Amino acid sequence: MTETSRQSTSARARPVITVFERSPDGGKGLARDMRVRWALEEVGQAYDVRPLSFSAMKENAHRALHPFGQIPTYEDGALALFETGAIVFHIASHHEGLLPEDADARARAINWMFAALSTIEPSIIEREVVLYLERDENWFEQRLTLVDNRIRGKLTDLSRRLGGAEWLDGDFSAGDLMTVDVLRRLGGSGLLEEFPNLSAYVSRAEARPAFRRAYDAQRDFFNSSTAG
Ligand SMILES: N[C@@H](CCC(=O)N[C@@H](CS)C(=O)NCC(=O)O)C(=O)O
Repeated sequence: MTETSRQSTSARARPVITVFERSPDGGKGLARDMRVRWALEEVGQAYDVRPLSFSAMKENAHRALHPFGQIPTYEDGALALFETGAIVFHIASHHEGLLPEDADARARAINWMFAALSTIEPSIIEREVVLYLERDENWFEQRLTLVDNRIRGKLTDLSRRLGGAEWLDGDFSAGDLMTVDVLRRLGGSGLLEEFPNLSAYVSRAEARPAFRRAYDAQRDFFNSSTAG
């Protein structure tokens, strides 16, 4: 389903997403195009990717698509979007499979998308900032402990809500996709493992064929661009 062609063609019939030209994480599927690729795979929509160097991301041509000079963006015909929440919501709204038919269930799935991005993700990103930028500070350990405890608080609440359920609210939805993609950023921290039901939840989502295809496509893309 995935097409990672780097050639541009006129009159594209399928959406194009921008991605990092080179992998900052060694192809572990953490760059945020992963969640867009995953959503596209879940709904069976083929897509193309346009790789960008870090400097190209900050140029005006790209900023016309993404005001903050980041990836991913999503272009489909005349429509251009940035922000993965909006992109995944758009994909889920225009295809079957990621949002329930029932209006209330749909609203709750969207609710979980927002919770993932605005309640869970910020402290996880803060942890990355601490690790990347504050490691040499003499208060590094205290700050990391503080941020880790803040994350633990969110994970405790999420774990309690998930309980023994397979997914957050009925069938797998865009809410689960976004939540899992955010939780995956904790890989290697040991924090997720403190919550066995959340670990199992992430593993269950990662075992989905659509996730595997998206992950492999991103990794293969990085491998081929590194080789080239
Ligand atoms: N809130 C944005 C965050 C986008 C974002 O942080 N993208 C990262 C890659 S995962 C990026 O482009 N980083 C490079 C930079 O900010 O210069 C979204 O969810 O789309």
